[in-house]
Amino acid sequence: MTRQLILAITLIVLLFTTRLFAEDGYRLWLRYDKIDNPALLIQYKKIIQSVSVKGNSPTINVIRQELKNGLTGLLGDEIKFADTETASVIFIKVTSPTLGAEGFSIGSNTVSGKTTIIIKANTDKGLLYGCFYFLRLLQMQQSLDNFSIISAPEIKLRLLDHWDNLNRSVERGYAGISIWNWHTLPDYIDQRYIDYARANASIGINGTVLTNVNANALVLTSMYLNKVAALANTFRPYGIKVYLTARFSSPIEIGGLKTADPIDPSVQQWWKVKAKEIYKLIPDFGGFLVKANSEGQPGPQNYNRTHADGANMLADAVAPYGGIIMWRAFVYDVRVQKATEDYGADVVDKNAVPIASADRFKQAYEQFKPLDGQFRKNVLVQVKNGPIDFQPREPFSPLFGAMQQTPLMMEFQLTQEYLGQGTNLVFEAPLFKEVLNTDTYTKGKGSVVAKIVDGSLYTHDISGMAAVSNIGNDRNWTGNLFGQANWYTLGRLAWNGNISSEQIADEWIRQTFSNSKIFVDDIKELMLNSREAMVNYMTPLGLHHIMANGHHYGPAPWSDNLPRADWNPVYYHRADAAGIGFDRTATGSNALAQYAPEVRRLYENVNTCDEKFLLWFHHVSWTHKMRSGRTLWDELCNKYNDGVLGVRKMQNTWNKFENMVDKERFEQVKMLLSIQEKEAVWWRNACLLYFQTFSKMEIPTAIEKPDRTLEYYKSLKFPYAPGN
Ligand code: BDP
Repeated sequence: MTRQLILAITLIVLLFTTRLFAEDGYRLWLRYDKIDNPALLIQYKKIIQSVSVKGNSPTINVIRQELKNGLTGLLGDEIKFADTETASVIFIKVTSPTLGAEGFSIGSNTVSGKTTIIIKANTDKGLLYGCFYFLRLLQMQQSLDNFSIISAPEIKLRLLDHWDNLNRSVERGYAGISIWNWHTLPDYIDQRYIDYARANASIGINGTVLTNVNANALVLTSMYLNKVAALANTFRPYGIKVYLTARFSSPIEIGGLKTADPIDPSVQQWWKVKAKEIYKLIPDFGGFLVKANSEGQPGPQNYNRTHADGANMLADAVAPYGGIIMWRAFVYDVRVQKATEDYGADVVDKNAVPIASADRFKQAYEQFKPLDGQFRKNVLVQVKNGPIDFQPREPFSPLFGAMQQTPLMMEFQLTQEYLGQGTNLVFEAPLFKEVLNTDTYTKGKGSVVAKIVDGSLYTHDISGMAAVSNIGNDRNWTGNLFGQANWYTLGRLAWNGNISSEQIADEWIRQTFSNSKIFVDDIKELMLNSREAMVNYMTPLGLHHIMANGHHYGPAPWSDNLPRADWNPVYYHRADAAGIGFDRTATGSNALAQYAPEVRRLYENVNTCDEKFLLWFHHVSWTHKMRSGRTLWDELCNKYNDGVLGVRKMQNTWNKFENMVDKERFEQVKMLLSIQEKEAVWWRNACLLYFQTFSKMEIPTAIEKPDRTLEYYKSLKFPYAPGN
């Protein structure tokens, strides 16, 4: 062989291997790379010699396939399947009251030096979850010696809500276009659909709402339903049901009726026939998610009916098939019509209500609380975690604990609409846990939000947790690689509310990157601090909703020109010469009255209110003395600056690991962190310069001075910011 030929072959081989092994994040946390600890690998190989999975359902076949890929990858040798008598890893179906329909047990037993691992469940689906648990143990390099675990989900419906449109744009999506290719469905089944299902099953997610809450009735036409059925068929073996959003006016738009009035028999009949058609195609169709009478979406109030009337009509249509309705509580007070220059006089229509009672904080509660007890058994009211809208930090929605006769489903947002969108690294588990762990005191001490959501406090048969998806067709699914950790969080928290943010981060890092202790420890700390850093550089001390209009990208606390007063930042921060913040105590909107007295007491006194929520509940003087001894103004400046410093710290931590992360992912994260740093500086400078026009106080000397003017920040425009 000539030297040139050898060189050419070497080059080709190199090219191929780098192509094949380049890490682009597509494999998520299911990477199954060979165990890099030689001693452990030997142990694992000794124990896991062959696997037995009996039966032959679609789900059982999925389990076999996953074990084949997973174990072969992790151990480096082709895994053998054997029968129950000889195998060392055995999956068996049992009848056990403790395991339920989705739970599993897994344990190992060593007899005369031979270890056997047994995974048991009542159902194929339980075995599937057990299979993923087992693979996770290996990926996390855990010991297989004598352990025994029983695991069953606390929440029944564990769902992703896609805000995906039929034209493949994604509302508030920052990771490319929709992964649903409606044009090529139903005949073309993209490998992504299968990998999406695997990823969800691996963390226990058992449902997906395919379409945007700002709904398009077309998805309910027979052409689209056939496409939906193809996705449902693909997901079924993975234990995942599909759901759709139902546009309330569908009977008019695609049914040719004159009305969508829920009391009208022809409308009721239309939905019944539609449900029948859907269930014929998709026998395990999950049901509908509905956004009604909110932000321009039609709903029962168009006909002077209540949300309960609307929800119940749909509930009756799907009930014969076991379907459910998730009816959203994200609504506004229709009486607030127009903004004027003064937020205090924003209600100009003839049904005007004073601003105090029109506080957007209170609107969902005011409309839904009176309906408690009026919903059918198969309706869940889906409530966002906070009273406003997925802000960096919100107190819990007062509906939790207030509607005791209705199952309330939690709605979180994975996609980072208000949390730095696609560029910011923000690990959301601490945010979700903060809400779930908060005590509502509605049934005495210990009435935490988690117990309301899982149905245990007010005993409901159905329970649910959903989160708005952050998934798109970007190669790494979530645009920002660390967005994957938020997807992972949803599944793990919906399965087990007690699991800590630390544990979630730990699991995700080990599976996604590395088991190296120093790496895991440092990156875990980075992740756990990321949310607080973001709160600080965007909305410290209880500020909220001060982002730009429309696309919501970047700061615009000065914004005051939107048609509804309660869409404008100035409505929320209320900065003036006297101070800043929204008085929601009895002297203000009295939104605090929607909470139990114990919660109210925690927040109602400006001197004892948790400072994290200070400006959520109080209009506070610029010179108010904070617990640190500083004035409010100085504290605000310091918090904003801490946020920036927090991001710089994240950068330093990440940069330490250049040699431990593959080049592609290392560079991606590094570049995004550098954008995040610029954005944090932008938030800090723009907000401080603007608020300074009211406080008239100096920015403390220890803090970096803004290098641009307020006019500059106000002049920034982003007409093509994504997700809008
Ligand atoms: C807001 C989003 C908007 C959504 C709405 C909702 O800006 O795009 O349609 O929530 O949840 O946060 O319905």
